[in-house]
Amino acid sequence: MITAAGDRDVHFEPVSLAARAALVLRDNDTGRLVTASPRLYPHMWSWDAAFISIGLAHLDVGRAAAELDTLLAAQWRDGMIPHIVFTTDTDYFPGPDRWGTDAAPQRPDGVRTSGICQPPVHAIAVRRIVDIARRTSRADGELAETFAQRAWPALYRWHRWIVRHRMPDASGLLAIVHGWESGMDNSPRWDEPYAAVVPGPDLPPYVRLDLLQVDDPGERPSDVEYDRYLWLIEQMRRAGYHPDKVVQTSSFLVGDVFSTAVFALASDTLAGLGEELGSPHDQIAELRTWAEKARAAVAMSCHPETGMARDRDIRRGRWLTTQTLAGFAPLLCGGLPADVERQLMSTLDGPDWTGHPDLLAAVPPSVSPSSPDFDPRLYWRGPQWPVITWLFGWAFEQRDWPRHASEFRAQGVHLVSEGSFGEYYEPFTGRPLGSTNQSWTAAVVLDWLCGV
Ligand code: 2M8
Repeated sequence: MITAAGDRDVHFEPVSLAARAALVLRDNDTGRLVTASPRLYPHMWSWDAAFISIGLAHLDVGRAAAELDTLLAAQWRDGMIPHIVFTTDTDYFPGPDRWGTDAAPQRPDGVRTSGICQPPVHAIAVRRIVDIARRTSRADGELAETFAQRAWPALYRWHRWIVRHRMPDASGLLAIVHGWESGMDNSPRWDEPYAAVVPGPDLPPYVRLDLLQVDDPGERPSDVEYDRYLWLIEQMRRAGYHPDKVVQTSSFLVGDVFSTAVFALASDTLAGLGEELGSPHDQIAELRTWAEKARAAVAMSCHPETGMARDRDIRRGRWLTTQTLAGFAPLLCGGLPADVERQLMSTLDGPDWTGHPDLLAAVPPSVSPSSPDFDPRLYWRGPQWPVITWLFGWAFEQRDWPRHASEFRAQGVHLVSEGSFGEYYEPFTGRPLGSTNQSWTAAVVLDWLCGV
């Protein structure tokens, strides 16, 4: 087991850092799946699994494919990929009983899952696995292509589920019914819509387990926030997890601009893979259309003065203006006029973001240090997340911005070089926070170090 360093005086060179990252993935591997982290998150998370599989591809392509096979085996019959696939570990709350998804008719047999989803990054992972494998050997390339053939129809159905059930209003944004669906749980992006979530007096009691696993409870969401998180689950249970009923009844319904950009990028990526694999033409054409519409929705959301993309509180018909890294969503998927896009990129490079003079590493914090909402230690309210840096870096490569991609890679490696694979990092000191030995951090570090 890798012990946490957490000490900025310690610095691992690339080869030993990569070896440590590989050990984290091995230690967190239950055989069937790699848990998101050893103690705080002892299950499989949907978007974590995608990033983890990219790291695994550098070690064993078959194991990388098996990771996504495990996730896809938990896909609901209607196409939704659930946000958690549970192991038998009981140290995480809310577990499967609290979710109550066993009663949902669309859930798959033989596996227990949560009842919501996460950003659709999976096609990006399959693309990356194929690219890594082709470079490794002909045999690995063929293995990855066979896997991609098998995964493609499931991913197409996943994207179709999003279009059918999660694009409910004229904004065209991908709507989420819980902040957890964004993956950025307590981001200030959701403060306003969460303020309108009023837990009922019949919210069943519960005990949080996450606070036992971190050094400082101040790195995790508050109890008031957890009450709201649990209340939304209660509402979904009562709607029987019927996707349209959930969208009609949830007191939280927000167009998530970051997930929409990921959806556009991933739909194009899946279409491109489909062209290589000989997938059905009509489905590839649908994916291209969905990508185009999602890109347009992201572009339409941009604030006329700052140029930053905005989420939309669909329940209240209001744009949400907070300075978080989701504002840079158009850089992931394109769709802006060239001059506006250049302006957005220079905002990202500028002193409110990666060019902030006090940052240890020039990668985007989750919230601008100049924003009143910024908290350097609190989860999605300020810390830097290596996995998000990876995602932007990968997108920048696709968009043919190699300088930005390689800067993000170098700075990302600098951030994590103390070797404890933090879940997130304090931007000024580079102190790892939340969990250590976090699998997706180890995975993206492996890709940064072995992937070029
Ligand atoms: C965090 O979310 C979970 C709930 O889904 C939690 O706090 O219990 C988020 O950072 C999320 O994006 C991530 O997928 C998950 C596991 O790493 O942890």
